[in-house]
Amino acid sequence: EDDQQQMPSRDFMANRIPPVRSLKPVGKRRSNTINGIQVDKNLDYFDVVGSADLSKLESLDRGFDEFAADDAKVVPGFGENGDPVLLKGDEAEEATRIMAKEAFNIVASDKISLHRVVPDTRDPLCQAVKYDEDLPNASIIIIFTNEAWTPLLRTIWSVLDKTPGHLLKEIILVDDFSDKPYLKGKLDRYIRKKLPSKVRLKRLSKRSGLIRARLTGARLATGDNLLFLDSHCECGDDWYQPLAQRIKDEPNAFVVPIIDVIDDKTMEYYHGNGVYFQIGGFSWGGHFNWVDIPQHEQIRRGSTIAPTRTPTMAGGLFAVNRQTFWDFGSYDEEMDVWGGENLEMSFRVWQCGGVLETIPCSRVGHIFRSFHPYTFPGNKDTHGINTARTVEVWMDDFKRLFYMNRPDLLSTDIGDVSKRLEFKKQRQCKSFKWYLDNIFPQKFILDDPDHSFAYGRVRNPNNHCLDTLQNDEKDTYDFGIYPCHDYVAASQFFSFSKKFDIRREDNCAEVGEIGNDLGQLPVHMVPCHGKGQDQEWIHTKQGRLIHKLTNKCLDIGSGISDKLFATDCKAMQSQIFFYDNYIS
Ligand code: LR7
Ligand code: MN
Repeated sequence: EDDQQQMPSRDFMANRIPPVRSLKPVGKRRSNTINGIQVDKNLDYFDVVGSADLSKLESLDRGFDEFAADDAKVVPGFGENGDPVLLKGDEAEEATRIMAKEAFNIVASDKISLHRVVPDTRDPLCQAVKYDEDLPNASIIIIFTNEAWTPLLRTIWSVLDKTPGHLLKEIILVDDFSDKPYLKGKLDRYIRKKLPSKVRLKRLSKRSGLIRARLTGARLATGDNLLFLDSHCECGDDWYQPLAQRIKDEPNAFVVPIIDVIDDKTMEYYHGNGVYFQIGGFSWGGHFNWVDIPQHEQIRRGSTIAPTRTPTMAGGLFAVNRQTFWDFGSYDEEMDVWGGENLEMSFRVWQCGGVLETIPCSRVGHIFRSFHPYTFPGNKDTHGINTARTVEVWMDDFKRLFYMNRPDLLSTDIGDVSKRLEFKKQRQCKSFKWYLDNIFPQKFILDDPDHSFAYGRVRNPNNHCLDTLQNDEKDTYDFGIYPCHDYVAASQFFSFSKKFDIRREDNCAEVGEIGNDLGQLPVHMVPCHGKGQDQEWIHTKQGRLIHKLTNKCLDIGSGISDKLFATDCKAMQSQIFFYDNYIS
């Protein structure tokens, strides 16, 4: 892992470089307070100050460049314009091995220039937009724990390369207690020798999790705006100006770029037509997801490149005026490691009078990984616990829909949320009902009289219930039947919607076209399209569920297997279903 260890000569040199902490700090001590929070503006607070006197170091290392070996790995042209890097033979095998540990293809990343050109993925209309000369500047906060070397450096360089110098106040790196050797001395030396003095590094003395790491960065920041990035990003052309312009025009705005996808296997930077993008939603199970821009918002925003309201944000990439960040309650400091803080901040911003928007002319790529290449101390489900903290503070009675998905969390210790509730009260933040009605009216509420005629378990007289059969998180799946639970569980919770769908949160029952010899047609759960047609059902007083287009009845057959199908309607118990609750 640490190539210092493979090269004795480099080790020899490294030992002769004075330890970082013994260098004299520069800058004067100066601190102030924002909302009772100590904000340390003092440069000597940082563990590494890029502007430190290098002459001492250089005379010691006599021209030896410990970074030359990294430079030599780069293959000119690889990955340029965002093209995929395709490896063959031994290298491909090595890459697969490394991916299983690091969650992305570091062999490919190492072959790509730290300054590669990525495609301009913006809406073509963006090119003509003019921004103010005097935009607010930014402190860019990049947090990381055990990040891979080239993705981290490429993130830093792409900020330096793509942000106008006068708008970049500083880059604050926060190392959340990494233990990879290359992130210690080698990174210190890279910052001193290769990066401009506005890049600074703060090391945390214990593993703090991404929420507290970001708070540390925010406390050290001195720029007009705070801008947070994950440690594996690449910025697009003119990415900062549209964010800064919007914050200048609307000081209570929390703004996010469109997040482009960088492939974890090939480092390909994907691009679409520039115009289509999605905004943030959430599932009642407490997960962030992507949703289409509803028609009312397309009309309100007026243009495809205007700020677009988003109910939630993904979490990792956003900008906000520094004072606004603190005024709006920064973060829940008691959230650990990873997960949940993104929905918490989203609900809070909207409910407390701010706006959360996607700014279409700002684009940043992010490497999406399929697992976390770092530890979760104590093996806690931090996403679940952090989300339970979120729903306790922000969701009012709607938290029932979360706990229906996560009954386990009702008996889990989630700590004390009284400080957050106190903040909510003091700021007189609005209710979750207000948020749903005004910011996310298209969000389906399974047990709401405006959305459903009936809800709950869908029970057949022989005590079998419709059941997702553990496919809850999937988009499209075959569902079926299972003995009814005697408690409320998300897997057996369905609505009969006002659009006549047999519906779960975002999935609706649809009848397949190709049946068997007995004329039985399969029934699938697929994303709801809300247009009736093949998803429309008739629910009779006698308990039938008749698929309108085919005129076939939902049937559990013998009830012995978990299969469910639609077939010719007959007077049979296997075709009788009642919901637990009928609203109207
Ligand atoms: O303990 C930790 N300490 C850290 O410093 C855990 C993580 N981190 C760092 C980590 O090195 C990385 O830079 O925090 C950053 C985010 O961690 P990731 O990259 O593992 O998270 P993610 O990209 O899988 O998850 C998304 O949701 C998270 C919820 O807690 C965070 O908000 C992430 O920032 C967020 N990422 C994005 O929004 C990018 C777009 C992804 C989407 C959708
Ligand atoms: Mn990430």
